[in-house]
Amino acid sequence: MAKEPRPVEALSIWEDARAMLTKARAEGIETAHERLQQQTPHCKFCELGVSCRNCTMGPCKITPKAPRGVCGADADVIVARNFGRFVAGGSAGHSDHGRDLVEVLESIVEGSTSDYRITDEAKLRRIAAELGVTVEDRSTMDIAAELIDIFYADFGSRKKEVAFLCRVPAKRRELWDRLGMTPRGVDREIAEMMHRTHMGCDNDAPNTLIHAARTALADGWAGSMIGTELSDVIFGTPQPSMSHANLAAIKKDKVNILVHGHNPVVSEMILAAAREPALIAEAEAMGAQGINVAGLCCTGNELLMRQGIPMAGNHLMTELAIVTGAVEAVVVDYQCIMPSLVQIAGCYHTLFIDTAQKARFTGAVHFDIHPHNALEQAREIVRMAVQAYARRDASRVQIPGEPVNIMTGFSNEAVIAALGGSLDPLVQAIAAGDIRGAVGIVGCNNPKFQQDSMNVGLAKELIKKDILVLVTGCVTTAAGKAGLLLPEAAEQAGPGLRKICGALGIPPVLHYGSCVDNSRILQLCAALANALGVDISDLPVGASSPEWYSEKAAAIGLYAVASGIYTHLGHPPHILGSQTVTDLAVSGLEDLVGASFFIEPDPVKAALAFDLRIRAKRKALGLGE
Ligand code: BF8
Ligand code: SF4
Repeated sequence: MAKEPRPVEALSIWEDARAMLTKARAEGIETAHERLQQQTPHCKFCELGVSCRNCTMGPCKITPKAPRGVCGADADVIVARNFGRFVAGGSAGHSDHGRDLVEVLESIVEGSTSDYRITDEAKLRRIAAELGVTVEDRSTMDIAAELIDIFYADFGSRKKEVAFLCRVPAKRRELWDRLGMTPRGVDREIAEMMHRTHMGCDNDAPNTLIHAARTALADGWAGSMIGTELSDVIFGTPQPSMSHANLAAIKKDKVNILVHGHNPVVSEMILAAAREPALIAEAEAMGAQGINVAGLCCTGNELLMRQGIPMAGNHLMTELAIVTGAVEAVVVDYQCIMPSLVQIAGCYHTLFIDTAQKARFTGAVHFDIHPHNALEQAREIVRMAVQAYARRDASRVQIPGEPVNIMTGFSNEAVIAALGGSLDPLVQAIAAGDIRGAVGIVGCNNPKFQQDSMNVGLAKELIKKDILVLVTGCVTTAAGKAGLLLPEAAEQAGPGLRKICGALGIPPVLHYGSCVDNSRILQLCAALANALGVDISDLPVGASSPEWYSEKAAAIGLYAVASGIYTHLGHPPHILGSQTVTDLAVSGLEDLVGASFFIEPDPVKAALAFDLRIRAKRKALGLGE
């Protein structure tokens, strides 16, 4: 028997989401919330992580009566292997994204594209110098060519460590060396994780988890960091600017194109095409007031940070955005794109367009986009969207709410510029206790939570305690819709943070970018630790992914912990079937790497835990309250 649908108020804290969930139900359109109901109760063995399909002597599942799989693996081994592969999936996603940017830079250097160019030459030179490349008396292209080699080598297996480890405090590097956690190459660590978790290899859970941490560190300090840094080089380093967020980013009278996925390589070209006068004229000839490009998820974050395009929504808004009936095209690259979008688009005039050979969707219109043809293909896509406008059914259009303004664009470069050229004022504000500490709130939505209740709840609690919050990924839209990405939100902060925000004209919650841009937060923590002459684990900082769902979020959480950052999760990964693995995650890692995970579904309690941690770290550094 079908389950009673849950009230829309229970599914999301947002009016725009609730309005579209109501409309979807009236129109017979199914969303992730209904599918979650169909999928629950979940398989307990999978939930606990104690089922294994790694060979055909199985599948096996661990029960009190059958405590070992056919091969003899126990719950600890199976849970650790499953979690290791889960993290490897996340590291692969971020890192393959990073590699795509190396390839674009290579196309620029080779001259096989004129659609992309090096926008921030100074940053390219700065990174090169940091990595030991000679920059004096050399052309930018020459330097770029050498950087490309360094980054490709970071993916391979011929190095002892990835290049950006030069940013990591010496104490942390020594620790990683001692533990066998130093990431040597992105592809190498991922491949080794697949090898270790083959039947009959790494059958010692803690040892598997050490390698999981190494695989995650390869993501944070290489794959993602390369992705962030080269995106800045190619598309420009973000600077503070204003934009807006929520479904009202979709405009009633315009041709609406939503860009969704992660990599700015395609979405930047869609935006460039949509700004061309000839295509705008075509839209006007169709009776539209122009072309509007709005963002979803992380590719939205990328374009928001650099180009100020509005953000239509985060993960659980992606289906609902189409339900407005006013979207001509959803253009996707890869990751976090629910395949259900194809079906929902099919209920309207909406075109669903995929653009990457490695992320194709049955039923989508496919464009094969490469650096040499990107802009030309983007023009074709925008033209198709313009033509789709004529097929829009005005009687089915409903765009809820009013847009909420947001401030975006906080790269480390922008923050340092705002501070007058160095991190010293930030160090002083932390030392004085005006800013007691900082927490990065990152990651996703998950229909298991009331959408954004945790994301927003935690941010509000932390700023009250004079803890600066940095947001990335899908928490960005949550914080934005709650009005927290505005300087005025400092009124909700504690007195110290309010004072600093007032003096600098910044919000108490800073938008730091997409999920690969968590590497900006890593870099900031390393720079702060280096400035103070301590390890990252000594800093009064934390990380949180309250409503996380993805393999990538697990990789981020693990590289944060392995880097020394105390990390909160709103719910646990599928590891609870092993006491050994669970104990290691929530306490044992503290002894090894000076940080651990903590699981807490209540945002008020999570904020209290951060408060205690920050208090202790401040005390250990000799800083008062
Ligand atoms: O990489 S926050 S739902 S969109 S995984 Fe996905 Fe999670 Fe959103 Fe970006 Ni990150
Ligand atoms: Fe079963 Fe072992 Fe094969 Fe896993 S690897 S399916 S536990 S026999």
